[in-house]
Amino acid sequence: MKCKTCGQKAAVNMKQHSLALCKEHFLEWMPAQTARFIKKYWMFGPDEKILVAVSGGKDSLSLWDILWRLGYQADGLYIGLGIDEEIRYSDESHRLTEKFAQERGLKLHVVDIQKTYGHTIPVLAEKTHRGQERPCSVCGLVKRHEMNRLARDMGYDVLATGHNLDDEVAVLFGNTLSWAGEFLVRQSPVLAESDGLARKVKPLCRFYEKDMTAYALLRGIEYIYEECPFSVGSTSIYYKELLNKLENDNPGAKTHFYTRFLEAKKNGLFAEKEMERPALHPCPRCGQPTSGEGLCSFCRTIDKVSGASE
Ligand code: Q46
Ligand code: ZN
Ligand code: ZN
Repeated sequence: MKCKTCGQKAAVNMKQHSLALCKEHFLEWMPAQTARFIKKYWMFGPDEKILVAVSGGKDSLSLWDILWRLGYQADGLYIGLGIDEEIRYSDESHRLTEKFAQERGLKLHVVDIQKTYGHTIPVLAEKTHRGQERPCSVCGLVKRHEMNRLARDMGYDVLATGHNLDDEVAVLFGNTLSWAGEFLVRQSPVLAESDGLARKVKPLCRFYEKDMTAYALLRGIEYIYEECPFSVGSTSIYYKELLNKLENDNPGAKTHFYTRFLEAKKNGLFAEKEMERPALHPCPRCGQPTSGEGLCSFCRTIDKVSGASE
């Protein structure tokens, strides 16, 4: 297989685009494509301040690397979850994130959930009885709350996450299977800012996971290879496997599923659903928007743990 640009030996073969590239041209192509998607989906402009949520994994570190190479003002945010039981997942991902930032002279903000709220994520989940199988629902709630709080408090214009196309199609597939309209309507490369909520963007949403791995390896980015131990056996991993089988037989199937969904949405597929959005109110304690009366679910979770609402 030869590079389409220079004819040298190809390092990466992207069947979905009928495109093979050598290392040098692949490493040029990725930021160029990212810049194209940032413009296409109106994610942010050249003068906006970006906060990149980094987990120490290949996607978020590669995203930060790409934004840095493109010349954006992008700082990092690492959230220490305290998941260090079976493997030192949080410790190791924190170490690699710090190393990445130092090597490039980038600014990294670190929040430790245990130091801030008194407990690690697994303990918060256990205490609130929300983590019978895995602590993911509490973890997601806390991460969303902290990312939004810090982006707003520190004056960032936009919060960027490293979701790739495989992540997006797995979510889309799950929501389509159950026709979860309220979730489908919100799935997008960009979620505009609204009262109390930072703008959220996913600049890697059009890249396959395997190409993100190739990017991280070819750039020499040291990232945590292990997945979070609680992701083992999750539905999203099962959906990713199913979608990869489909992709194997039909190169481009994952891209089509996602881009046609975005087109259908743009053409008004969920127009009615968009009108039904519940009114949001600021939480009386933390000020973040919530659909119910009273405290938001993050503040209620923290109260439950501290015994305030027992
Ligand atoms: S939600 Fe669940 Fe992830 Fe949190 S506990 Fe691990 S797998 S890190 S994306
Ligand atoms: Zn080449
Ligand atoms: Zn609150």
